[in-house]
Amino acid sequence: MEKIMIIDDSPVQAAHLKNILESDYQITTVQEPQMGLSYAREQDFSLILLDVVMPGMDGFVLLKKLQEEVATRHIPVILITALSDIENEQRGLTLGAVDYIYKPFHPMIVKARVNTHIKLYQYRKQVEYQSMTDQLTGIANRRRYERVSEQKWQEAIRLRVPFSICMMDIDHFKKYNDTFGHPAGDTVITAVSATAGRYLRRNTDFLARYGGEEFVVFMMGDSSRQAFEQMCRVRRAVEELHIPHSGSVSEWVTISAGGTTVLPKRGDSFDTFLKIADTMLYDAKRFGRNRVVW
Ligand code: GH3
Ligand code: MG
Ligand code: MG
Ligand code: MG
Repeated sequence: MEKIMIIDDSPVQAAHLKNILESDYQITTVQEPQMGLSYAREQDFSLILLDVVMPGMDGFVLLKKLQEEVATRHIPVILITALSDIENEQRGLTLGAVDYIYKPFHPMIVKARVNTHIKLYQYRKQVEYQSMTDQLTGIANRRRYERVSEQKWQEAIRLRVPFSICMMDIDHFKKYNDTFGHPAGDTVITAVSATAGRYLRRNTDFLARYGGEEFVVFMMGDSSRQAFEQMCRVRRAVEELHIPHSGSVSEWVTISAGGTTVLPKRGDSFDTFLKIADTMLYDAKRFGRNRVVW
């Protein structure tokens, strides 16, 4: 059920709105604007119904704060207010409200508009998710990788923790396609992706399909040795899938991986770091494939 927050200093108004919507949505009502702001940051709301005239912080100021913060700017806001004049309506819409409803309102109209904005929000989320996900494997795609790499890099700098990056590439994959066909090759890409995913830890690691049959992994907080060993486990697990590939270096499908670990400082370049991983991957290939070089 989608979550909606109602922010209104009047308990009667808030209860009235809640009454209209609670059969279809999970409703949180808040009377304190400041508390509404912290809830918006922490919880996963699909819509906020915001009163304008409130003591302390008015709805326009709160809307502006919501729009300014990365954590909350994606949440659609409908202003519901007794300020039923063009100037205020224009101000609210210009600040970024998706809709503006006058009090007293008609329950059916509120419900219809809420339903529409919830649908638009769901659609937007779905499109965003799809644009960040690789269709074949279901893992993060290149676009998501680019966004996450920047975030993780900055996070590692801020928290002063080691950051590891590893590039992985399937060995002699052209030959695999030539022998077994492209659809069978796709199945291998999916299997390698799923295997790597199983061996990586949900909270500290990140896996993306970098392109073709290449993957990229980030690990936060691990020492160089730990990150290297983590990838050695992935390499072994892929070989132990025992997917036949006699044209490769072992009789099974294998991967080569190249990685590096740094303690990044402000001003360090992520691209330089990525290039090192690329060089390590190149070495892994050059030294005979089916190995991890760090
Ligand atoms: P190497 O061991 O040096 O990596 O040899 P390789 O043949 O794997 O060389 P390379 O990594 O350059 O080859 C990538 C090949 O992967 C080219 C292409 O045929 C195949 N490939 C790339 N993307 C896909 C895909 O989405 N599906 C399938 N089936 N094959 C793909
Ligand atoms: Mg009020
Ligand atoms: Mg390859
Ligand atoms: Mg490749």
